Amino acid sequence: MTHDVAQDVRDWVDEIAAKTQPKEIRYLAGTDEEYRELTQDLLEAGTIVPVPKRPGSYLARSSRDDVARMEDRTFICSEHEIDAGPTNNWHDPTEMRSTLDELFTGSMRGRTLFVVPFTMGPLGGPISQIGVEITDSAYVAVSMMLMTRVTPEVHGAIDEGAFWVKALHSVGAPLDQGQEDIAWPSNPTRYITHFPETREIISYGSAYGGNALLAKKAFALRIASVMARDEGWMAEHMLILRMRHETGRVVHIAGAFPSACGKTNLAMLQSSLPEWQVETIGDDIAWLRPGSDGRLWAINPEYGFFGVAPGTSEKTNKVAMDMMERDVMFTNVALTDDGDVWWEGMSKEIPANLTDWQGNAYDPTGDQPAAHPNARFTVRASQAPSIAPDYDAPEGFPIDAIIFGGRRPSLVPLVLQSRSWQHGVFVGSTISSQQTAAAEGPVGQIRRDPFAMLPFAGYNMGDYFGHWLRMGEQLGDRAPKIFNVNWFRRDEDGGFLWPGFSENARVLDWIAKRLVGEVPGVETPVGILPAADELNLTGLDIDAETLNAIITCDVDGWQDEMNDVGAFFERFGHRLPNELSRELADVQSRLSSAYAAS
Ligand code: GTP
Ligand code: SPV
Ligand code: MN
Repeated sequence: MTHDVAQDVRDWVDEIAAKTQPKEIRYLAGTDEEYRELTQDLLEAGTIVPVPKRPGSYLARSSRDDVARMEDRTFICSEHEIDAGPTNNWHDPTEMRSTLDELFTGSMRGRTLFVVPFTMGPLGGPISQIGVEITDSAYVAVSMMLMTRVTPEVHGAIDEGAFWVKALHSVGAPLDQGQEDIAWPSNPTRYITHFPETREIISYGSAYGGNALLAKKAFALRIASVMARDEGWMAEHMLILRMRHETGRVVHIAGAFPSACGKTNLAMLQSSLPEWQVETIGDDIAWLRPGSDGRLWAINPEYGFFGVAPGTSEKTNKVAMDMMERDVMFTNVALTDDGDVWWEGMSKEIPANLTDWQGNAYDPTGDQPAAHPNARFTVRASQAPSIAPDYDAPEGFPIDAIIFGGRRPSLVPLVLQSRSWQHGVFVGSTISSQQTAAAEGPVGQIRRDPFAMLPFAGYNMGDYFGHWLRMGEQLGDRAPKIFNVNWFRRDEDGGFLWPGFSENARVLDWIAKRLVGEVPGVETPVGILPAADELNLTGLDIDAETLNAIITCDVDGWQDEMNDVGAFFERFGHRLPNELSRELADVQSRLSSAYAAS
C-alpha cells in the first residue's frame, strides 16, 4: 500500500515516527474496510460501544476532563506577538516547538501512528485544499473518515506539487511493554498549537473534537483564515443553506453563529412556510471566494457533521434525527436499556434505566445530565435527508445573504439588516453571545465573539476586520447583503419569546424579501428592522406585544451596548480599522438623535 505515498509525506512521517516511536505506522486510504477494522479495534479497546438500535452506530465515552474545545490551551505561534492579536493566546514559535519536541519524544510508544490524507472540498476544486493528519488515536482517524474526504489521491496531488497542510496529533499516552490501554487515552497536559507562517498544526493531549480532528477548526478556520487573508478569500465559521421558493426562486445564505448557537439547526431547517424549502450545504465552516462573475462563492469544505446532540429531537430537528438512524459515531450521549442513545431534549420523558455518558447507571433525581451538554454526533453529510443534491459542487454557490447571530436573552432584535457592507462588518465585529458547553468555560456568560470567530481567527482580529472590509470593496455591489438574527430572546421567567427552529423560516422569508426590495423595512439607529406586517406570521401563535418586543430598537439599551463595544474596540489599538470606529460613532450619533426625539 505504501507505494503511492507521496515522498514528502513519507519523509515527514519518518521524521515524526523517529521522534514519537510508535509500534507501527499505518497509512490510511479511507476505505470502508479500514473503517470497519478501526471500529473493531476501538470496540475491543472499550473506547466505543455498539448502539444496536442504529445499524453501524457506536458510542464513544471520553474521559471527564476531555469533553470540549480548550480555548486557554489553544495557541497561535506567529513569529510576532502582534500578529496573533489581543484575542488569541500567543506563544513564541521557537520555544513552543522545543516544548512540543519534548512532549512528542516517545509519545506514541506502544501505539499505532495513523497517516490520514484528506481533502477539504472535492480534490482539485478551485476553493479546495488538502492536508495530512498524523494521529495516534484510532477514534480520531475514524472521525476524520466521517468528517473529511480521506483519499490516497491526496498523495498524488502532493507529488505533483500541490500545497498541503501538516497536522500532527498525539494523545500523549505512550504504552509501556505489557501496559494495558485505557478506554480514552489522553494527557492532562494539553497544547493545541498553530504556526501560521508555516501553515502547521501540532496538537497534544486531547482526543476530543476541535482539539484533535485537526482538519476542522485548526486547519479549516485558524490556518485557512491566514491563507485566506494572504490569498484574497475567506475562511468562516458559517453554515451554508439554499432556500428554494415554490416559484423556483433560489437564495443562498451563509450564517455565522458562535459554537452551539444554532448553525446545524438552521442548516437543516424544516420550513414552517410551505412555499419555502431548505436544502443543507454545510453546518459549520464555509470557504468563500470571489468568482469570475464578481460574486462571492462558497463551499462547505467538510464531508460530515460534528453536531450538538442535546436539544435535538423530532420536534426541533427531524432532519437530524432521520440522519442519525444509522452509521453514526456518537460521543458522550446516554444509552437506553434497549440499546438506543438518549440525550436531554430528545424526549420530554426521561427513559428509565439510562446509562449516563460516563457509563454509569443514571440517577434521574440527581442534578447531573445523562448526556454531556457538549455530547455530539459525527455523521456523513450525505446522510442528511435535506442535503442539497449538488452540495459538493467544486465551484460552490453564490452567496446572496450573510447572517450573523448569537444567544442574546435581551436587546438584540429577532432580525435586522445592516445599512451597507461596511455597517455589516461592524455588526459582525460586535457579535456577542452567551457562552455554551462547546468550549471549556463559564456557560451562560455573555462575551464578544466577533464573526463567531473569537476562538478561530488564526491572526490579529483587527486585521481580520480589515480583511472583511477589503473583501467588501472588491465585491462592490455584488457583495451579499448582511443581516443579524437572534432566536434567543427570553421573558422574565426564562422562556424563549420566539419559538425558533422551523419558525425561523419566517425570518429567512423576510430576508429573502429584503434582498429583492419586496418590503421596505423600518430604519432604526442600529439597522433596518421588519415592520410587524412584513413578517409572514400565518399559522403562528404569537401575541402582538411579544412580537413588538423582539422587533423594536431599544434606544437606551443600545446606547449601553455601544459603550461596551467602544471598550471592546480599544483592545485592538491601531489595528482596529478606522472604518469601524466611524461606524460606531455613526450608530452612537443616530442613537443620540433618536433619544433626543423620543
Ligand atoms: P457548533 O457545532 O458548536 O459550531 O454549533 P451550532 O451553531 O451548529 O449549534 P446547533 O445548531 O447544534 O445548536 C446548538 C443548540 O441550540 C441545540 O441545543 C439546539 O437545540 C439549540 N437551538 C438551535 N436553534 C434554536 C432555535 O431556533 N431556538 C432555540 N431556542 N434553540 C435553538
Ligand atoms: C465548535 O465548538 O464550534 C464546534 C465543535 O463546531 S468543535 O469541532 O469541537 O470545535
Ligand atoms: Mn463550530
